[in-house]
Amino acid sequence: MFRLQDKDVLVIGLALSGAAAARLLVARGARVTAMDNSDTPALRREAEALRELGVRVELDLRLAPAGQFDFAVASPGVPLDSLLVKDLRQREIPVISELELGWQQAVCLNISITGTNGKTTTTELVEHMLTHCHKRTLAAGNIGRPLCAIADETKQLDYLTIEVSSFQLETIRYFRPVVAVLLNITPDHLDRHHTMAGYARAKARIFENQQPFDWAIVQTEALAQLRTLGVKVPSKVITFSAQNRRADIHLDRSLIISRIEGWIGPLIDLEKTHLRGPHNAENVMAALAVGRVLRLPLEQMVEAIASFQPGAHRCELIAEINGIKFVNDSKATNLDAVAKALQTMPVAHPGEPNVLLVAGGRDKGLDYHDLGPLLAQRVKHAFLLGETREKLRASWSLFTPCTLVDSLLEAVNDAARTAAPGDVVLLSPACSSFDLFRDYRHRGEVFRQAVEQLQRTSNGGVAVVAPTNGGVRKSNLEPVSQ
Ligand code: UMA
Repeated sequence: MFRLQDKDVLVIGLALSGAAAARLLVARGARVTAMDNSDTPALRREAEALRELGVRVELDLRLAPAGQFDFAVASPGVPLDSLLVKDLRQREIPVISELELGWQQAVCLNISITGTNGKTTTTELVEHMLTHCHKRTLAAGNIGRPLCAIADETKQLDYLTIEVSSFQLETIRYFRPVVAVLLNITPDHLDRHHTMAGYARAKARIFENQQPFDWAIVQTEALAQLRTLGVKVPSKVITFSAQNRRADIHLDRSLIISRIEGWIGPLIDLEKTHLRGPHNAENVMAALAVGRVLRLPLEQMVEAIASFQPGAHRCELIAEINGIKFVNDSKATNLDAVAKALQTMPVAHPGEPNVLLVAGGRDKGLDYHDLGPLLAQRVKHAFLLGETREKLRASWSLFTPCTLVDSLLEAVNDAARTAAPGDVVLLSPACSSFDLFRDYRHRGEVFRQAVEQLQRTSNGGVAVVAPTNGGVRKSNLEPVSQ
């Protein structure tokens, strides 16, 4: 265990991660200064609570306070090219991520899952599978529960199941998963990492401290990307792919098949699960491979996967009103995720676009033209909101009619007016939510409320409403057969 007693530590950012880091540091006897570059009522409340614990708190501060710190803990949202971090590095103050600090203070093994898309689903799936197989685990990390907040609980656990983002990996030092999963790498967060190579290298750090006896579970295509960059994976590798039959675990129609020695043959039929689409097949492959290396019985893993219900905000059917489906995919914050959603939406008449797409938000530096051909094929009309709306219109209007809107409510109402029976109104934003909403969950809830309002005002609509608590959902959309 890394000792924190009497260390002078600076915590940067005071939302979920920073607040948890500050509390853990205080509990371990460190002298803590915490800072945030904003000043909001919520931050002031947090600042008050932390001051009562003896933390020195500074709000609305751009540069670190003077004085020497043993190290600084950065929240994931703090970019490394900020003046603040550059200044700390010039002052030779090491900067680590909240993930690194939480990991250093945790006392159980961890399974860590990263990738552009599917990390939350796979983390939930692995947590569900481990629990079903009587292993004690908790899902933490980017999923919304900072590691620092649960470091003390790790005494009671067999494994931590951690969702890990590229932001958190950028400032790890010794962080080491015994099982590291890389699901895929497609363009995302280029506003922060600038290049795909930079983004992929940040993701690859999940393997950096692994030992030869640890495990890396990697999508075949992602592994090829890492090899092109000269990244070496030091641990034992299991590959999986929905597209490549030479992977150790691959897809044959709806069957997931293993070629791993001692585990050869079909593992599970996806038709017997609530998960649809090749992207979900890969999430299941990764979870099965995790179970394999942890020696979980296949029969119990299959039971667990079959009973797993994917969470809210991922192609979640909210309601069907007068033959129009309303689908919340607020978690789709990059183009690959939107493409997967469009490919999964039901087709009304082959060859005719039937999706009313609601998109837009904060730009992540992506090239939105890339979605063009699929838009032309699937999208009848796009309703664009948020900071990126003009940029999206410039990229997409060649492929589908585009309308700019001022709010999500307006987008839902306009889309509903434009839709015909058999159409789908799909919120799949391709952008982050931070321009107009607290986070993607908040955006999804606002969409749900807009649909519910529409439902109340529509006469004689046949409604199938999913629960509003963001929990288990009633229905998943079936994939398009292509
Ligand atoms: N801040 C500064 N200086 C800066 C930047 C931000 O002081 O230069 C302050 C902000 O004013 C704010 C705080 O830092 O008060 C925000 O910190 P944060 O953005 O790291 O937010 P947290 O609440 O700590 O949430 C973070 C993750 N957020 C990001 O990575 C942007 C959450 O992932 C994660 O659930 C949480 O830690 C717990 O681990 C969200 C996310 O969007 C869901 N992740 C991205 C993704 O999944 O694509 C990576």
